[in-house]
Amino acid sequence: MVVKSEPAFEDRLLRPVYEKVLYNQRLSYDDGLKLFRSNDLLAIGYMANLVRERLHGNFTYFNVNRHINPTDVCVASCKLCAFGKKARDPKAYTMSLDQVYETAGRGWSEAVSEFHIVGGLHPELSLDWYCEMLRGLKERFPQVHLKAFTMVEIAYLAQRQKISIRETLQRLKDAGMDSMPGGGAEIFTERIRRIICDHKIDGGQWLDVARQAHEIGLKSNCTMLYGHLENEEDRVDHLVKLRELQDKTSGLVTYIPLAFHPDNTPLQHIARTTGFTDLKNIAVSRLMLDNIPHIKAYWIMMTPKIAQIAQRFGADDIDGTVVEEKIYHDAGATTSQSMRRNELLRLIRESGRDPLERDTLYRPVERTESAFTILV
Ligand code: V47
Repeated sequence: MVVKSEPAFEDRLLRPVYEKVLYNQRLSYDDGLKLFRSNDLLAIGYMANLVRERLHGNFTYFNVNRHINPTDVCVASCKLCAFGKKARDPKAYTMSLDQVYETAGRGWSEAVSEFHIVGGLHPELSLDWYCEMLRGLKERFPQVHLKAFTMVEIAYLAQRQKISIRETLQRLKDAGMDSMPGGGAEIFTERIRRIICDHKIDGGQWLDVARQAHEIGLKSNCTMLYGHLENEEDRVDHLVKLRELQDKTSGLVTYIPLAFHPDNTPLQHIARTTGFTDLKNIAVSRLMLDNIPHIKAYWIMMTPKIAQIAQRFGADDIDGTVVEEKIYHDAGATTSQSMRRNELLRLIRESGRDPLERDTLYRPVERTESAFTILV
C-alpha cells in the first residue's frame, strides 16, 4: 500500500489553501492575503513548486537577449525611478537611430534572439521615429524578436500624436513590434501609485492598453513592483487584476515580480527587500496567477543566487543574457549587467533543472556557435 505523505505545514491556516492547490482550484483574494501574511515560506514554496512542475516539469527557460534603452529622457518624475532624466540634465542621453543599430549589433557575438527595448517618455521623439527604429532593426536583424515599449510609453505616444491607443499599437506592430514587455504596471492601487509614480497612467489605463494590445494580436508580459509602500492587500489586488485581464484576453505570457531598488531615488530611505520577501513574491504569484503560463525570476533584480533558488519556489524562467541593463543599475543594483549563456546554463543545472533556451514566445531555440534556429 502506498502511503501518501502529507507535508508538515507550520502555518495551519495554509491547509485549506493546500487542498485547493491539490485539486487545481482557483485561489481567492483571501487565500492570497493568507499567503502573503504567512511566514511559512517552505509550505508556500512547496505548493508553488507543485504547480510549477505540473505546468513545466523540470524545465527552466532562459533566452539570449539584449536590452536597448534608446533614451533616458523622461517627462515623468517618478519617485521609484533612478533612470529617467530631464532633457536639460547634462547626464541625459538620447541615441540617434544609427546609435540604436550600433548598440543592437554589439550583442551579436552570442546571436541574440530578442531585443528588449524600453525608454523614458521623451517629449520630442515622434511615433514615426519609433516606427523607423523598429523597421531599421528588422532590416538589420530580421531574426530577432522585438519586445518593445511598456503600456506607459504607448499611452504617452498616443497622447502626443493625438491618435487612439489602438492606432498607436497597430502602427508600431506594422513597423515590427512583435510583443511587449511587462514594465510600468508598478502597483495598481491608486493610493500608492500616486506617490511612487504620480505622472504615469493609472492602473486601469495600464490594464486597458494591455487589453487593446492583446486584442490586436500582440502578446505581452506583466509585472508588479513590490517592496516600497505597498501592503499585502495592494499586492493581492494587483495579482487579481492581472488574473482578471488574462481571463478576458489570454495575452499575458510571463509575470515578473520586481523588487524595488531604492538607491538614487527620492525613496532611498526605504530598505531593500530581502531574499525571503523575494522568494515569497515568486511563490505567491505562481499560486495566484493560475492562468499566466510563466513566472520569471529576473536574475538582474533578485541576484543570480536568489533567482536560482526561485526555480524551486515557483519560477520557471530566469530571463536571459540581458547585456547592458540600465534601469536597475542606475538604482544601485550590484549584479553584473550581463551574463554569458554558459553561466545561465550552470545556474540552472545546479538547481537540478533542465535548461531550455526559448525565444520570447517560448518556442524552443536550437543553437550553434554563432546562429540559432527557432523550432516551431
Ligand atoms: O517598469 C524602475 C521597474 C521596470 C526601479 O517583460 C524599478 O520580460 C526597481 O519591466 N527599482 C522595468 N524597479 C523592468 C521591466 C522588465 C524587466 C525584465 C524583464 C521584463 C519583461 C520587464 O523596472 C519598470 C519599473 O517597474 N523599476 N525603477 C527601481 N528603482
